[in-house]
Amino acid sequence: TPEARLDSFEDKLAADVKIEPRDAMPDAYRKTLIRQISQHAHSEIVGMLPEGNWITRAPTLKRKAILLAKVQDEGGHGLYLYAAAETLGISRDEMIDALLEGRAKYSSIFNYPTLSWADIGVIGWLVDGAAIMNQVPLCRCSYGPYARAMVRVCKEESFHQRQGYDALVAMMQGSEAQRAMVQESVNRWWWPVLMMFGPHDKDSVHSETSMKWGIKRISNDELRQKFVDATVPQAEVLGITLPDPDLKWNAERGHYDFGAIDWNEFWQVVNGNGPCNRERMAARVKAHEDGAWVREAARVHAEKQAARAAA
Ligand code: FAQ
Repeated sequence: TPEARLDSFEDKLAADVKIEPRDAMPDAYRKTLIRQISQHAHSEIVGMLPEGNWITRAPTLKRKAILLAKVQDEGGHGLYLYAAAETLGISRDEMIDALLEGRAKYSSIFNYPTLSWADIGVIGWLVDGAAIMNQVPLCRCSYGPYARAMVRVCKEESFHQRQGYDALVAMMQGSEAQRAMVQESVNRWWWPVLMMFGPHDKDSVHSETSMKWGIKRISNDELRQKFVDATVPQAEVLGITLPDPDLKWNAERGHYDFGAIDWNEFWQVVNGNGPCNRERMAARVKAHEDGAWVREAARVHAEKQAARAAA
């Protein structure tokens, strides 16, 4: 096959042939993938917390079942992504230690609190909406295991996004108080969601190499613009106002213009000083400690099985 003749990393990249775990790859490529995939995995796991907060208080049995399934999906995505990162030669223990010791990042968005039931709908609509915008191009990422993981993850995220929008439509057709609750929630989440796409391209330290290596296919700013363009009409259908006085259609550009992002807030949150950073980390550390007996039992069981197999 033509693929068999593509020996070098560069040849494969140029021919758009996926890089697989056993293939030769530059050390920096391996490192940046471990960084991005593990941070992505951590985001899914920490991302279970804000929504998990509402499982016991969902307004109906149906909404509770849906929310449980969504949060479980996020746990599944996290495990799936840890497995993809492990193919690059790092262990799950090392990645989890990095998270629990505060050495690894996770998405800024999960450091904001969920204060009302409307937040659950808004997370589905906007946070999952932004996640899909960012992850669909990752299905074409040059690293095979990550690209393939993204295909399934994106399908599930699409369902998450629609369930969020559906919950908001129900609330917007309800009482005046419900509509006000949705608007208040959108006001709090809009700007942090725009920050999910990362710093402006000119300030994005990894973009140039990640683009060259086919890890990133579309830049932070371009994805943010695509997200705004897709979301404004959805907000109109919903009947809510996006909290940005500078948001307006620019016919010349064929895009919506929008206001300036508060990058100081972004870096504060990324560096551990957001509204819920400490609470999120404490919850993960506690879960890890509470689960110690399960890991220990699994280890002893595996030892017994191995001893039996050897006997
Ligand atoms: N938060 O040079 P760049 C989800 C960091 S969706 C925190 O532009 P890069 C689904 C960045 O790591 C959310 N840190 O970096 C869900 C770097 O620091 P480092 C997760 C951020 O990698 C929905 C520095 O700033 N999605 O979980 C953020 O080229 C609902 C410089 O930035 C992914 O992780 C941020 N927002 O581009 C779950 C997608 N932005 O590493 C539950 C995969 C930037 O040098 C409920 N990741 N930083 O210490 C990516 O696509 C990329 O890594 C970007 C950043 C686009 C996030």
